[in-house]
Amino acid sequence: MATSEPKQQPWREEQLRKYTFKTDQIPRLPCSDSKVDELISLGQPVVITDTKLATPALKWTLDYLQEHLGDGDYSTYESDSHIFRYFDEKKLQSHKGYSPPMKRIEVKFPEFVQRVRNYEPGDKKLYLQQQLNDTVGKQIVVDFLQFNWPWISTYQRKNNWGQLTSNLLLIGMEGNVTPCHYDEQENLYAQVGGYKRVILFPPSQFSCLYPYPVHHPHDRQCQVDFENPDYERFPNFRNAHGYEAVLGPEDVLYLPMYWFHHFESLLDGGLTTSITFWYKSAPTTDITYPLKPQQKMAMMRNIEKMITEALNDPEEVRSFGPKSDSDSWVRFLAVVLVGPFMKDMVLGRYTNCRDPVV
Ligand SMILES: O=C(O)CCC(=O)C(=O)O
Repeated sequence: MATSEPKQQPWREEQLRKYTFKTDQIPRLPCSDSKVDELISLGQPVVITDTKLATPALKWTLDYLQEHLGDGDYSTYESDSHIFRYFDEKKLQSHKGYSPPMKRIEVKFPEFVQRVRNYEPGDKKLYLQQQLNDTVGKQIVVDFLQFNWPWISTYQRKNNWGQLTSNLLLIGMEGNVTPCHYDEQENLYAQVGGYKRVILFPPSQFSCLYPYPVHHPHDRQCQVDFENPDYERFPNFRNAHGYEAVLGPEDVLYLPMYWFHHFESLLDGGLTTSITFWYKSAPTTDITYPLKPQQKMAMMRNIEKMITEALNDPEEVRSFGPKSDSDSWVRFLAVVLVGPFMKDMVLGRYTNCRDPVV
């Protein structure tokens, strides 16, 4: 009887960075499998194969893109290290004295190509992250129109997602890392060139991952350095448990809203190219209890935003947080945000509540 050879994995374990936490595998299923529908409707991640979502982009090599992208400016991040931690430029203004660890520059595509091709150790690393827009040339528009829109629109409809908000084109150098963070939109993430590892954590792991305060420029980003975790500051990180997969060309990851995610272009694996398909989430209709962890995350964001806005001075808020205290955020809440109002409401009343003895 003929036995089929097991398919050889096109990457090596040594190409993955090493971390301290445990992970399980994200399910990997062909798009014809009905379990895909089920997982997406439950808001669970899945790697979907055979979708042909972005097949026309498989030919988007640097040479092809250079010929066809047009002469628009391309948002590119420069970093001294392999870490590309996103920051919100608007929040930098109220965070004087903080300089982000990477810099956004606008470059023409040929300049990006030239710098990537001539990269030498010690040079700044680059990560192009540009929304596909109407400055792209005609051939890129033709490719884009041939994406598998019928397939993706079916999922948009079935799950009642809102509009497609953007498609980000990401071209990263080998070893680049986008550290752990969460987004507020649904994402179908198409890998088109090279191999990328993704590590996900569900919203229920919020307390293990310590995202920055909402007013901080690194809002939505985890504070824990995965490569060198500080367990004194972040003791619950010991309980972090992720899900992971390596994405190759033609794979599509369903990355549910509010799931924490970390991406890394494999070490020694060449350039990677990916395209995001971000959708607004479904409108909330009926609220059912208990609330889901992602609903609690949304509530926490709103409360934090409300209080920060009411205080009207993020500097004042920040200055209350001791610099390296393990429970600085709790103290910060207790001292500033919780304040007399919340203390009167909670302390003693909820912390020491017992039924009267009859
Ligand atoms: O691919 C990456 O490096 C980052 C992608 C990401 O964070 C996202 O799609 O939300």
